[in-house]
Amino acid sequence: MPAGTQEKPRLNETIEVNGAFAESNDARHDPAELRRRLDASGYLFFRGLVNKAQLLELRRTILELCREHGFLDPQAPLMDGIYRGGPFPDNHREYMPMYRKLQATAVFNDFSHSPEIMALFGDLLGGEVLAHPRNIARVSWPGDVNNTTQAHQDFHYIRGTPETFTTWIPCGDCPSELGGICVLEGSHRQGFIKHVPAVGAGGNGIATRGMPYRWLSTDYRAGDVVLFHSYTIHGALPNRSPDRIRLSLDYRYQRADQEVDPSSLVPHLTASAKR
Ligand SMILES: O=C(O)CCC(=O)C(=O)O
Repeated sequence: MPAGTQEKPRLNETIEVNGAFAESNDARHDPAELRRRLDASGYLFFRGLVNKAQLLELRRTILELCREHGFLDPQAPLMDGIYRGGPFPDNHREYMPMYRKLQATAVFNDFSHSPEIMALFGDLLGGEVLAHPRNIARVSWPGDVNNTTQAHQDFHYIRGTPETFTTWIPCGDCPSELGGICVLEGSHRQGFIKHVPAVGAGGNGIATRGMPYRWLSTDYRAGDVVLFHSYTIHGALPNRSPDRIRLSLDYRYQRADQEVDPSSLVPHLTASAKR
């Protein structure tokens, strides 16, 4: 930062979880009931929805790239994702070169079209489903607590139809020590809220203290999926592990016949799709 300039304050709140997600596996083949729950709570959570073997293959691909770019302890088992690196963020000049390689892999892009997810959205949306190609993978570094994703609504970034839904998928087991996503139950009912500058992914957020909703989360296992409306406020818990990185995936879906913003149709973190 040039001398004499002051960094603007950025939102940096820690989420206090108040409860656990309700599981919706029991209603998977009852679209009307799923829609009712989604409308009431702003989210749906499923245990073991996606193919675990394919998910772990994707985890392996990401971790191999992390190892190639110097982020992993080469002595530790690859699939444990044990971090080796210096302070943040200087150590991460290798991040974008690594991420560009990941974005070019079939395994990362194909996973957004997993048959279980496409079928679920077919049932929920009742029309042809558009899977946004702006696929997102996130690496959350152990101890990097001051870059934890703040509470926000994905509509701030996605635009187009508000009837767009994000799936957040932990790419491996994700106990609460590793953080993971939390959802503010029922918060989609407030509509879109103005965002302010914030730390963490995306760089924008919403102060949620005092809002009359519960923060929900869980100890995620590989294969679990949480999905939520583009107005649903959500954020992450910090990765408090001493040495393990957290990997997660964000894929987004809407009806193909509804408005889509062009920035949702280009790869993540390119000039016209920053997030
Ligand atoms: O995984 C994270 O840290 C947050 C992901 C998220 O909230 C998002 O992509 O909208």
